Amino acid sequence: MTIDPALKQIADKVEAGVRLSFDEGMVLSTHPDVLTVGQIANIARERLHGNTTYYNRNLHLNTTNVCEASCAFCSFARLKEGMPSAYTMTPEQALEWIEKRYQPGMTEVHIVNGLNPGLPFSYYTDLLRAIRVRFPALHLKAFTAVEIHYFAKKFDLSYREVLEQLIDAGLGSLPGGGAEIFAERVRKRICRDKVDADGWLEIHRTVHDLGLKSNCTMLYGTLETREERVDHLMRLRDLQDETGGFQAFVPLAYHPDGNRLRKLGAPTADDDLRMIAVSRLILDNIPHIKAYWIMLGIKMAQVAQRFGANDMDGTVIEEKIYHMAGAPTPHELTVVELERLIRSTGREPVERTTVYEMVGAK
Ligand code: V47
Repeated sequence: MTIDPALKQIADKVEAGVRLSFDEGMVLSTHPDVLTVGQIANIARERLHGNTTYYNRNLHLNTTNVCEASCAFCSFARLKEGMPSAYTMTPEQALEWIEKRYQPGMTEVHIVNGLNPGLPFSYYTDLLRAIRVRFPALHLKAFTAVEIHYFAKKFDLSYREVLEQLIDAGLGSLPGGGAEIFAERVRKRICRDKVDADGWLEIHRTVHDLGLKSNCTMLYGTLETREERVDHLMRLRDLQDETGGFQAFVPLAYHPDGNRLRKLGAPTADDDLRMIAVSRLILDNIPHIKAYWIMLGIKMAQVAQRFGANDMDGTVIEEKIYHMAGAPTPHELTVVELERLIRSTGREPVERTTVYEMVGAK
Protein backbone atom coordinates (compact mmCIF):
# COMPACT_ATOMS: atom_id res chain seq x y z
CA MET A 1 0.00 0.00 0.00
CA THR A 2 1.41 3.43 -0.91
CA ILE A 3 0.68 6.46 1.18
CA ASP A 4 0.73 9.96 -0.27
CA PRO A 5 3.91 11.72 1.00
CA ALA A 6 1.87 14.60 2.49
CA LEU A 7 -0.06 12.15 4.68
CA LYS A 8 3.06 10.08 5.43
CA GLN A 9 4.74 13.20 6.81
CA ILE A 10 1.75 13.87 9.07
CA ALA A 11 1.62 10.22 10.17
CA ASP A 12 5.30 10.42 11.17
CA LYS A 13 4.62 13.53 13.26
CA VAL A 14 1.67 11.85 14.97
CA GLU A 15 3.77 8.74 15.70
CA ALA A 16 6.40 11.01 17.25
CA GLY A 17 3.77 12.91 19.29
CA VAL A 18 4.47 16.23 17.54
CA ARG A 19 1.66 18.81 17.40
CA LEU A 20 0.04 19.45 13.99
CA SER A 21 -0.31 22.89 12.43
CA PHE A 22 -3.30 24.65 10.84
CA ASP A 23 -1.88 23.81 7.38
CA GLU A 24 -1.63 20.14 8.30
CA GLY A 25 -5.21 20.33 9.54
CA MET A 26 -6.12 21.58 6.06
CA VAL A 27 -4.26 18.70 4.36
CA LEU A 28 -6.19 16.23 6.52
CA SER A 29 -9.44 18.07 5.79
CA THR A 30 -9.05 18.02 2.02
CA HIS A 31 -7.02 14.94 1.12
CA PRO A 32 -9.23 12.48 -0.80
CA ASP A 33 -7.81 9.44 1.04
CA VAL A 34 -10.11 9.63 4.05
CA LEU A 35 -9.29 6.06 5.06
CA THR A 36 -5.63 6.92 5.63
CA VAL A 37 -6.67 10.09 7.48
CA GLY A 38 -8.73 7.82 9.73
CA GLN A 39 -5.87 5.39 10.22
CA ILE A 40 -3.60 8.21 11.34
CA ALA A 41 -6.26 9.39 13.80
CA ASN A 42 -6.53 5.84 15.08
CA ILE A 43 -2.86 5.95 16.07
CA ALA A 44 -3.56 8.92 18.35
CA ARG A 45 -6.78 7.37 19.63
CA GLU A 46 -5.19 4.05 20.58
CA ARG A 47 -2.21 5.77 22.19
CA LEU A 48 -4.60 7.68 24.48
CA HIS A 49 -7.29 5.08 25.12
CA GLY A 50 -6.10 1.68 23.88
CA ASN A 51 -9.12 -0.37 22.98
CA THR A 52 -11.60 1.34 25.31
CA THR A 53 -14.81 3.01 24.17
CA TYR A 54 -16.67 4.91 26.89
CA TYR A 55 -20.39 5.37 27.37
CA ASN A 56 -22.66 6.52 30.19
CA ARG A 57 -26.23 6.14 31.44
CA ASN A 58 -27.88 9.49 30.91
CA LEU A 59 -31.14 11.32 30.43
CA HIS A 60 -31.72 14.39 28.25
CA LEU A 61 -34.05 17.00 29.69
CA ASN A 62 -35.20 20.14 27.85
CA THR A 63 -37.52 22.00 30.21
CA THR A 64 -38.50 24.71 27.72
CA ASN A 65 -38.26 25.16 23.95
CA VAL A 66 -39.41 28.78 24.04
CA CYS A 67 -36.42 30.71 22.70
CA GLU A 68 -35.81 34.35 21.85
CA ALA A 69 -32.99 33.47 19.48
CA SER A 70 -33.81 32.35 15.97
CA CYS A 71 -30.90 30.19 14.85
CA ALA A 72 -31.28 29.21 11.21
CA PHE A 73 -30.36 25.53 11.87
CA CYS A 74 -32.68 24.94 14.82
CA SER A 75 -35.89 22.90 14.59
CA PHE A 76 -36.47 22.68 18.34
CA ALA A 77 -37.12 26.29 19.37
CA ARG A 78 -40.45 28.14 19.34
CA LEU A 79 -40.27 31.93 19.44
CA LYS A 80 -43.14 32.51 21.87
CA GLU A 81 -45.12 30.74 24.58
CA GLY A 82 -48.49 29.68 23.11
CA MET A 83 -47.16 28.87 19.63
CA PRO A 84 -47.88 25.33 18.39
CA SER A 85 -45.77 22.79 20.34
CA ALA A 86 -44.15 25.48 22.53
CA TYR A 87 -43.78 24.24 26.11
CA THR A 88 -42.29 25.15 29.47
CA MET A 89 -42.17 22.70 32.39
CA THR A 90 -42.32 23.88 35.98
CA PRO A 91 -39.54 22.44 38.19
CA GLU A 92 -42.18 20.03 39.59
CA GLN A 93 -43.13 18.88 36.08
CA ALA A 94 -39.44 18.41 35.30
CA LEU A 95 -39.13 16.16 38.37
CA GLU A 96 -42.14 14.12 37.23
CA TRP A 97 -40.61 13.87 33.78
CA ILE A 98 -37.38 12.45 35.24
CA GLU A 99 -39.29 10.21 37.67
CA LYS A 100 -41.04 8.47 34.74
CA ARG A 101 -37.77 7.74 32.95
CA TYR A 102 -35.30 7.29 35.80
CA GLN A 103 -33.63 3.91 36.15
CA PRO A 104 -31.30 2.87 38.97
CA GLY A 105 -27.71 3.15 37.76
CA MET A 106 -28.25 6.36 35.81
CA THR A 107 -25.50 8.87 36.53
CA GLU A 108 -26.26 12.00 34.50
CA VAL A 109 -28.98 14.38 33.46
CA HIS A 110 -28.06 16.62 30.52
CA ILE A 111 -30.15 19.80 30.54
CA VAL A 112 -30.27 22.24 27.59
CA ASN A 113 -33.05 24.79 27.10
CA GLY A 114 -34.30 27.63 24.93
CA LEU A 115 -33.61 31.26 25.89
CA ASN A 116 -37.02 31.82 27.47
CA PRO A 117 -37.69 35.51 28.26
CA GLY A 118 -40.50 34.70 30.70
CA LEU A 119 -38.47 32.88 33.36
CA PRO A 120 -36.69 34.36 36.41
CA PHE A 121 -33.16 33.23 37.35
CA SER A 122 -34.62 31.41 40.37
CA TYR A 123 -36.33 29.01 37.90
CA TYR A 124 -32.93 27.58 37.00
CA THR A 125 -31.50 27.42 40.52
CA ASP A 126 -34.78 25.92 41.81
CA LEU A 127 -34.70 23.34 39.01
CA LEU A 128 -31.15 22.23 39.84
CA ARG A 129 -31.83 22.14 43.59
CA ALA A 130 -35.02 20.12 43.14
CA ILE A 131 -33.28 17.52 40.94
CA ARG A 132 -30.28 17.35 43.27
CA VAL A 133 -32.50 16.63 46.28
CA ARG A 134 -34.76 14.07 44.56
CA PHE A 135 -32.08 12.35 42.44
CA PRO A 136 -28.76 12.73 44.28
CA ALA A 137 -27.11 10.09 42.06
CA LEU A 138 -27.49 12.27 38.95
CA HIS A 139 -24.65 14.57 37.92
CA LEU A 140 -26.17 17.83 36.62
CA LYS A 141 -24.54 18.65 33.29
CA ALA A 142 -26.54 21.71 32.45
CA PHE A 143 -26.89 24.88 30.36
CA THR A 144 -24.75 25.73 27.36
CA ALA A 145 -22.53 28.80 27.31
CA VAL A 146 -25.27 30.46 25.24
CA GLU A 147 -27.67 30.13 28.17
CA ILE A 148 -25.05 31.33 30.68
CA HIS A 149 -24.48 34.44 28.53
CA TYR A 150 -28.23 35.03 28.29
CA PHE A 151 -28.65 34.79 32.10
CA ALA A 152 -25.75 37.19 32.63
CA LYS A 153 -27.21 39.84 30.31
CA LYS A 154 -30.81 39.41 31.42
CA PHE A 155 -30.18 39.33 35.16
CA ASP A 156 -27.30 41.83 35.11
CA LEU A 157 -24.73 39.43 36.54
CA SER A 158 -21.18 38.58 35.48
CA TYR A 159 -20.49 35.14 33.98
CA ARG A 160 -18.73 34.24 37.23
CA GLU A 161 -21.70 35.30 39.36
CA VAL A 162 -24.15 33.30 37.21
CA LEU A 163 -21.93 30.23 37.39
CA GLU A 164 -21.30 30.54 41.14
CA GLN A 165 -25.04 30.61 41.84
CA LEU A 166 -25.67 27.63 39.58
CA ILE A 167 -22.81 25.68 41.16
CA ASP A 168 -24.25 26.45 44.58
CA ALA A 169 -27.55 24.96 43.36
CA GLY A 170 -25.86 21.77 42.13
CA LEU A 171 -24.40 22.40 38.65
CA GLY A 172 -21.74 19.73 38.05
CA SER A 173 -20.40 20.59 34.58
CA LEU A 174 -21.28 22.39 31.34
CA PRO A 175 -22.27 20.66 28.09
CA GLY A 176 -20.48 21.81 24.96
CA GLY A 177 -23.39 23.16 22.92
CA GLY A 178 -23.79 26.59 21.38
CA ALA A 179 -20.26 26.83 19.98
CA GLU A 180 -21.66 26.23 16.48
CA ILE A 181 -18.82 27.57 14.33
CA PHE A 182 -16.63 30.33 15.72
CA ALA A 183 -16.12 32.20 12.42
CA GLU A 184 -17.99 35.51 12.67
CA ARG A 185 -18.83 35.36 8.93
CA VAL A 186 -20.96 32.24 9.50
CA ARG A 187 -22.24 33.12 12.98
CA LYS A 188 -23.78 36.31 11.56
CA ARG A 189 -25.80 34.20 9.15
CA ILE A 190 -26.79 31.18 11.24
CA CYS A 191 -26.98 32.34 14.87
CA ARG A 192 -26.59 36.09 15.04
CA ASP A 193 -28.70 36.51 18.24
CA LYS A 194 -26.45 34.60 20.53
CA VAL A 195 -23.12 34.88 22.30
CA ASP A 196 -20.13 35.41 19.99
CA ALA A 197 -17.07 33.17 19.82
CA ASP A 198 -15.05 35.18 22.35
CA GLY A 199 -17.94 35.15 24.82
CA TRP A 200 -18.42 31.37 24.41
CA LEU A 201 -14.72 30.80 25.08
CA GLU A 202 -14.67 33.24 28.02
CA ILE A 203 -17.55 31.38 29.69
CA HIS A 204 -15.75 28.04 29.40
CA ARG A 205 -12.55 29.71 30.68
CA THR A 206 -14.52 30.87 33.74
CA VAL A 207 -16.11 27.42 34.22
CA HIS A 208 -12.64 25.86 34.25
CA ASP A 209 -11.32 28.53 36.57
CA LEU A 210 -14.13 27.69 39.00
CA GLY A 211 -12.92 24.08 39.03
CA LEU A 212 -15.59 22.50 36.81
CA LYS A 213 -15.06 20.51 33.63
CA SER A 214 -16.91 21.11 30.39
CA ASN A 215 -17.27 19.72 26.89
CA CYS A 216 -16.95 21.50 23.58
CA THR A 217 -18.66 21.08 20.23
CA MET A 218 -18.68 22.24 16.64
CA LEU A 219 -21.74 22.28 14.42
CA TYR A 220 -20.58 21.32 10.91
CA GLY A 221 -22.37 21.09 7.60
CA THR A 222 -24.00 24.51 7.38
CA LEU A 223 -22.26 27.46 5.67
CA GLU A 224 -18.71 27.04 6.95
CA THR A 225 -15.62 26.38 4.86
CA ARG A 226 -13.01 23.73 5.68
CA GLU A 227 -10.66 26.52 6.81
CA GLU A 228 -13.31 27.71 9.26
CA ARG A 229 -13.66 24.19 10.68
CA VAL A 230 -9.92 23.92 11.28
CA ASP A 231 -9.86 27.46 12.73
CA HIS A 232 -12.60 26.42 15.18
CA LEU A 233 -10.52 23.45 16.35
CA MET A 234 -7.41 25.63 16.74
CA ARG A 235 -9.31 28.08 18.98
CA LEU A 236 -10.50 25.21 21.19
CA ARG A 237 -6.96 23.84 21.37
CA ASP A 238 -5.61 27.25 22.41
CA LEU A 239 -8.11 27.55 25.27
CA GLN A 240 -7.38 24.00 26.37
CA ASP A 241 -3.64 24.81 26.50
CA GLU A 242 -4.57 27.59 28.90
CA THR A 243 -7.07 25.81 31.19
CA GLY A 244 -7.05 22.04 30.63
CA GLY A 245 -10.77 22.01 31.49
CA PHE A 246 -12.33 20.43 28.40
CA GLN A 247 -12.87 16.73 28.69
CA ALA A 248 -14.57 15.84 25.42
CA PHE A 249 -15.10 17.30 21.97
CA VAL A 250 -18.40 16.45 20.24
CA PRO A 251 -18.68 17.17 16.51
CA LEU A 252 -22.36 17.87 15.77
CA ALA A 253 -23.52 16.99 12.25
CA TYR A 254 -26.13 19.43 10.94
CA HIS A 255 -29.62 17.87 10.61
CA PRO A 256 -31.71 19.56 7.93
CA ASP A 257 -35.39 18.79 8.60
CA GLY A 258 -37.75 21.52 9.78
CA ASN A 259 -35.34 24.47 9.75
CA ARG A 260 -34.41 27.35 7.45
CA LEU A 261 -31.18 25.78 6.15
CA ARG A 262 -32.85 22.56 4.99
CA LYS A 263 -31.87 23.13 1.35
CA LEU A 264 -28.25 22.44 2.32
CA GLY A 265 -28.93 18.77 2.99
CA ALA A 266 -27.05 16.69 5.55
CA PRO A 267 -23.27 16.22 5.82
CA THR A 268 -21.94 13.20 3.93
CA ALA A 269 -20.24 10.08 5.32
CA ASP A 270 -16.90 11.59 4.27
CA ASP A 271 -17.67 14.74 6.28
CA ASP A 272 -18.69 12.76 9.35
CA LEU A 273 -15.68 10.44 9.46
CA ARG A 274 -13.21 13.15 8.48
CA MET A 275 -14.53 15.47 11.22
CA ILE A 276 -13.96 12.78 13.83
CA ALA A 277 -10.46 12.06 12.52
CA VAL A 278 -9.33 15.67 12.07
CA SER A 279 -10.60 16.65 15.51
CA ARG A 280 -8.75 13.73 17.13
CA LEU A 281 -5.55 14.81 15.39
CA ILE A 282 -5.75 18.58 15.94
CA LEU A 283 -7.15 18.45 19.49
CA ASP A 284 -4.13 16.65 20.90
CA ASN A 285 -4.82 18.14 24.35
CA ILE A 286 -8.52 17.21 24.71
CA PRO A 287 -8.76 13.67 26.04
CA HIS A 288 -12.00 12.37 24.52
CA ILE A 289 -13.69 12.53 21.11
CA LYS A 290 -17.37 11.65 21.24
CA ALA A 291 -19.21 10.01 18.34
CA TYR A 292 -22.68 11.09 19.42
CA TRP A 293 -24.74 8.23 17.99
CA ILE A 294 -27.98 10.25 18.08
CA MET A 295 -26.78 12.50 15.32
CA LEU A 296 -24.17 10.47 13.51
CA GLY A 297 -26.44 7.49 13.33
CA ILE A 298 -25.61 4.26 15.13
CA LYS A 299 -23.67 2.70 12.27
CA MET A 300 -21.52 5.77 11.61
CA ALA A 301 -20.82 6.12 15.35
CA GLN A 302 -19.53 2.54 15.30
CA VAL A 303 -17.21 3.14 12.34
CA ALA A 304 -16.05 6.35 14.04
CA GLN A 305 -14.52 4.18 16.77
CA ARG A 306 -11.84 3.29 14.18
CA PHE A 307 -11.46 6.91 12.95
CA GLY A 308 -10.39 8.57 16.20
CA ALA A 309 -13.48 8.50 18.45
CA ASN A 310 -13.34 6.81 21.86
CA ASP A 311 -16.78 7.62 23.27
CA MET A 312 -20.36 7.00 22.11
CA ASP A 313 -22.17 9.30 24.60
CA GLY A 314 -24.83 7.30 26.44
CA THR A 315 -28.26 5.78 26.67
CA VAL A 316 -29.62 9.34 26.01
CA ILE A 317 -33.12 8.76 27.18
CA GLU A 318 -35.44 10.92 25.13
CA GLU A 319 -33.48 13.25 22.93
CA LYS A 320 -35.52 16.09 21.36
CA ILE A 321 -33.23 18.62 19.63
CA TYR A 322 -32.08 16.36 16.77
CA HIS A 323 -35.24 14.35 16.52
CA MET A 324 -37.20 17.52 15.81
CA ALA A 325 -34.59 18.15 13.07
CA GLY A 326 -35.13 14.74 11.53
CA ALA A 327 -32.58 12.44 13.19
CA PRO A 328 -33.68 8.91 12.25
CA THR A 329 -31.97 7.26 15.26
CA PRO A 330 -33.97 5.78 18.15
CA HIS A 331 -34.71 8.04 21.15
CA GLU A 332 -32.68 5.83 23.46
CA LEU A 333 -30.42 2.77 23.63
CA THR A 334 -30.19 0.24 26.42
CA VAL A 335 -26.84 -0.53 28.05
CA VAL A 336 -26.99 -4.04 26.58
CA GLU A 337 -27.44 -2.62 23.07
CA LEU A 338 -24.73 0.01 23.51
CA GLU A 339 -22.26 -2.59 24.76
CA ARG A 340 -23.11 -4.93 21.89
CA LEU A 341 -22.60 -2.13 19.35
CA ILE A 342 -19.24 -1.20 20.85
CA ARG A 343 -18.03 -4.81 21.12
CA SER A 344 -18.92 -5.49 17.50
CA THR A 345 -16.36 -2.82 16.48
CA GLY A 346 -13.68 -4.75 18.39
CA ARG A 347 -13.58 -2.15 21.16
CA GLU A 348 -14.09 -2.77 24.86
CA PRO A 349 -17.08 -0.89 26.37
CA VAL A 350 -16.42 0.90 29.66
CA GLU A 351 -19.16 2.68 31.55
CA ARG A 352 -18.08 6.10 32.81
CA THR A 353 -19.54 8.96 34.80
CA THR A 354 -19.90 12.44 33.27
CA VAL A 355 -16.38 13.29 34.46
CA TYR A 356 -14.86 10.05 33.13
CA GLU A 357 -14.56 8.06 36.32
CA MET A 358 -15.12 4.38 35.61
CA VAL A 359 -18.38 3.14 37.06
CA GLY A 360 -17.80 0.32 39.50
CA ALA A 361 -14.04 1.06 39.80
CA LYS A 362 -12.73 1.02 43.36
O1 V47 B 1 -25.91 23.95 20.52
C1 V47 B 1 -29.26 22.29 17.19
C2 V47 B 1 -26.93 21.72 17.98
C3 V47 B 1 -26.55 21.65 20.22
C4 V47 B 1 -29.29 21.27 15.28
O2 V47 B 1 -21.66 18.25 25.82
C5 V47 B 1 -28.08 21.05 15.91
O3 V47 B 1 -21.66 16.09 25.83
C6 V47 B 1 -27.41 19.76 14.18
O4 V47 B 1 -24.87 20.67 23.02
N1 V47 B 1 -28.56 19.96 13.49
C7 V47 B 1 -27.10 21.14 21.54
N2 V47 B 1 -27.14 20.30 15.36
C8 V47 B 1 -26.63 19.70 21.82
C9 V47 B 1 -25.38 19.66 22.65
C10 V47 B 1 -24.78 18.36 23.03
C11 V47 B 1 -25.27 17.16 22.53
C12 V47 B 1 -24.67 15.96 22.97
C13 V47 B 1 -23.65 15.96 23.88
C14 V47 B 1 -23.18 17.16 24.38
C15 V47 B 1 -22.09 17.17 25.41
C16 V47 B 1 -23.73 18.37 23.95
O5 V47 B 1 -27.20 21.02 19.17
C17 V47 B 1 -26.77 23.09 19.88
C18 V47 B 1 -26.52 23.10 18.40
O6 V47 B 1 -25.17 23.22 18.14
N3 V47 B 1 -28.09 21.70 17.08
N4 V47 B 1 -30.02 22.04 16.10
C19 V47 B 1 -29.52 20.71 13.99
N5 V47 B 1 -30.63 20.92 13.29
